[in-house]
Amino acid sequence: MNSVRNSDGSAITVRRLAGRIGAEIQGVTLSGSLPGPQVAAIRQALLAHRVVFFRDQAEFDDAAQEGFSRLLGDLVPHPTEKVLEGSLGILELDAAAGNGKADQWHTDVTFIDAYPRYSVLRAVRIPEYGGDTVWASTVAGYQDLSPQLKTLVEGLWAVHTNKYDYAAQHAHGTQAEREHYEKVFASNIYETEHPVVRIHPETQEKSLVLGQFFQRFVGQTHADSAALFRLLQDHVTRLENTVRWSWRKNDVAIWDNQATQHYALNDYGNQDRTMRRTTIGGEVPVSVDGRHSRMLRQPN
Ligand SMILES: O=C(O)CCC(=O)C(=O)O
Ligand SMILES: [Fe+2]
Repeated sequence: MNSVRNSDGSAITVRRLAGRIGAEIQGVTLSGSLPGPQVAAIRQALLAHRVVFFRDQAEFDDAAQEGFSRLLGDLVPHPTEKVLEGSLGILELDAAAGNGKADQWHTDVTFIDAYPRYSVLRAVRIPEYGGDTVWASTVAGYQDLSPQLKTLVEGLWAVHTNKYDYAAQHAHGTQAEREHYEKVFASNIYETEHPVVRIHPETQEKSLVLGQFFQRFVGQTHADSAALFRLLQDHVTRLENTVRWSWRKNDVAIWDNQATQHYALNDYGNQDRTMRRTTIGGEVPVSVDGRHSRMLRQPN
């Protein structure tokens, strides 16, 4: 990584931010025409660190974000949310509009089978205080399990859906947030069965597939599902497996959505906070015994 240089000879550096996840990349100006070696270096850093951060990307506008995202793969829109007007695939997350507060641990869009490989998030408006985002490594979450628990989860499958009990998850949700959830986010219902342990398509690492859209473990009662979910989810989000980013305007984060969960802290009251996200198409998860996730329900 350190051997990659820009055309002017300046170096690209990767600085780790925490023990098990997260790095800041310096010396890169992100754009739709970023040269191949730089893109490859970013991919490499994503495999090693799972989430990478870039400061001061003032030139990174909507077109640049879309162009850059396409260098990483296919730009895929969100299944139910509308793209930002005039854009090809940008999702605007705006706290004031009722769709910006992702204050539950989740992996993006796990209610479909081939959920995104990468998400690219850029800070457009940031509150004066609060509004950090935390990422957790789902690989570390798996690795921390005892051998007996690993054996148990490797044989388990779970149903994920975008239709969940909104009020149960968001005790302090506003009217606008609830309406957005009902009328947009859950306007079409998806259900997918995923292995609880997936094999990473590039690194072959095992990771836990859980998060906010988890509904139940296949073949388990609701009560057993809830207790086991809590146990496993707590392993994923253990503080040692996380990295926390304090945003400044024009920061960009990219994460490997196949190996992480994230949580946007809702601690900034009604200050403005606007982010813009693109997602890049992923692969259908594969279980330890070689079976693929499958959609159980999707709109016609
Ligand atoms: O607002 C944030 O920091 C994260 C929002 C989120 O969950 C996402 O962009 O996927
Ligand atoms: Fe998210």
